[in-house]
Amino acid sequence: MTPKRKKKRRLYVVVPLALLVLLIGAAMAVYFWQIRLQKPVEIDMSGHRHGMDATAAAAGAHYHAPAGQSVSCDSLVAGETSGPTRTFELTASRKTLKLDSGKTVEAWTFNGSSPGPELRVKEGDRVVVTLRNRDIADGVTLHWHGIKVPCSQDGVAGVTQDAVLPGEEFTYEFVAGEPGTYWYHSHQMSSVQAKKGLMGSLIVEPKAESGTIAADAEASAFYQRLDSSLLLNGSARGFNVPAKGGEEVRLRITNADNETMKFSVDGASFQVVAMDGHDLHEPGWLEGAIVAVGAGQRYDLLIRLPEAGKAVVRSPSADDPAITLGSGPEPERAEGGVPFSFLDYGTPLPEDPEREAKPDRRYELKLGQSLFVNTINGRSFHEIPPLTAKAGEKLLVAISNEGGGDHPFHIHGHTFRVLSKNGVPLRGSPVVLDTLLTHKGDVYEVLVNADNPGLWMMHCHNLGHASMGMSMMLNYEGLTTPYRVGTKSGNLPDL
Ligand SMILES: [Cu+2]
Repeated sequence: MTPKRKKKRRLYVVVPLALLVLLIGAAMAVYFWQIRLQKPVEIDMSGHRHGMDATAAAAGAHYHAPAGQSVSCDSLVAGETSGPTRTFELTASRKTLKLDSGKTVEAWTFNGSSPGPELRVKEGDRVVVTLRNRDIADGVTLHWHGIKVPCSQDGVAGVTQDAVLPGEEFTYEFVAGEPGTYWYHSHQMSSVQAKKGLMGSLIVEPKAESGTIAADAEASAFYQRLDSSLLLNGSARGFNVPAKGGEEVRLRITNADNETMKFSVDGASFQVVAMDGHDLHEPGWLEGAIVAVGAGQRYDLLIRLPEAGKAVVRSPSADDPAITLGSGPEPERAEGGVPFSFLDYGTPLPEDPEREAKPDRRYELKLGQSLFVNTINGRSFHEIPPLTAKAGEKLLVAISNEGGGDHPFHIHGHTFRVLSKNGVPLRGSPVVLDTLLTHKGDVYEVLVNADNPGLWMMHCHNLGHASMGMSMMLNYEGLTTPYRVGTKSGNLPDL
C-alpha cells in the first residue's frame, strides 16, 4: 500500500469517528441541559417569583395579584357533603414482588402491592386518605387523577405540598364528585415513581338513585408496566369475570402505562359507556371495533356476553394479559377491526348550551418532541408561560401534536369538553375528558371550564415526555403557593 492510500484510508476512519464524537457530545449537552431544566434550584410554579432569577423578580418582571386578593392554594380545602366519611391508609414502601409469571421485581408499593389497593367510594362520600412513607428516599405524594379535588389536595410536590419523606405522613381529604373510573399515583418524580409501581385504582360508584347505565356485573382492568412486564390488576396472566350468557358486564379499563394501548373485544358486541369517568350519551353497540386508550385515560366498556361461549378483551400482542368474560368455547379472534372514534359516537344532548358557549380566553398549545427535548410552544417545563384564568371563565384551548409520538395531554383539577378534531366538530355524544390522546398531526379544540381555582399542572401523561419538559401550569389569577419546585426543596413533580 502506498503512503498516500494509507493516509486516505486513515481519513475514512478519523472523519466519521470525529463526527460521531461530536454528535454524541452535542446530544449529551442537550440531555444535560434538559436535566438541569427539570432540576432547577427553586421555582415558584404560581409564577409570582422565580427563585432562580432574582433580577427579573426585582425588576418586577412577574405578575402580581391585585392587592389584597391573593389566595394561597393551601387555604382551598374540601367542601361540605351530607355523605359518609370513608377513611383509607396507604403506606408507600419498597418491596420485592414475585409476579405470577415467576419473575421478581424490585417494586415501590402501596400497602405492599402494586397496584396499591383499589379504593372504592360512593358519589358524595368524604374521602380521607392518610399517606405514609416508610422508605422511599425522595418522598412521595398522592395525585387523584381525574378527580376535581381542591387545590391543597392535588398531591403535586412543590405546587400543592412538599413531598412526604420517609417517616412522615400527609392526610388527603376530598368529596367524591362525579361517579366513574379514576386512579391515583405519586406526583413526586412521577416518571420514576409510577414506573416503580406507586399507583392504584379509584372507583367512584354512583349513588343508588342516580341513573347511570346498569350492568349485571362489573370489573376493573388496571393496566400498568412494572419492570417491563405488562400487568393487569397486578397479574401477568389476566383474569376471568364470571358471568352468564346474555349478561352485560361493565369493564373499567385504566391505562396506567406510558404508551397507548389498543383493545379488541372478541366474541361479543359492546358499548363505550364512559370515557375518563364521564358517561357518554346514548352510546351505540359496536362489533369488532378497536379501542385505543391513551396513557392515563380510562374507558368503561359495557360488554354483552354471547348466549354461548365467552368474550375476550385483549390487546394485539399475544403475550399481553387478557380478560375473559363468561365461560365456554374461545371466540374467534377479530382481525383488522375499525378504530373506535368518538367524533360521531352516541347522540347529542337535546339541550346543550355548553356547545354554543363563548370562550373568554383562547390558547394554543403545540406539543413538540425531538430526541432529548419535549416542548410546549417551543419551551420546556417552568420556562413555558402558564395558562391563566379567572374563576368562572371558559378557555378554548387548541392542542396540536407536532410529532414525536402519541401525547396524551392531561389537565389537573378540571375536565374539558372536546369540541373538534382537525376542524371537524363532534357530532355525537358530548365527550368530557381529563386526558386527551393526540396522535401526530392531530389538532383538537377543547373547552376548559375554569371552575376550580388553584394552581394546576397540565402535562403529557407519557410521563417520560413530561419528565423531559412537556409539563406546564394552568394558574388562576391571584393564587399563590408556599411550596417550591427544585433541588433546594427536593420537590421535583415530573422528574
Ligand atoms: Cu407526550
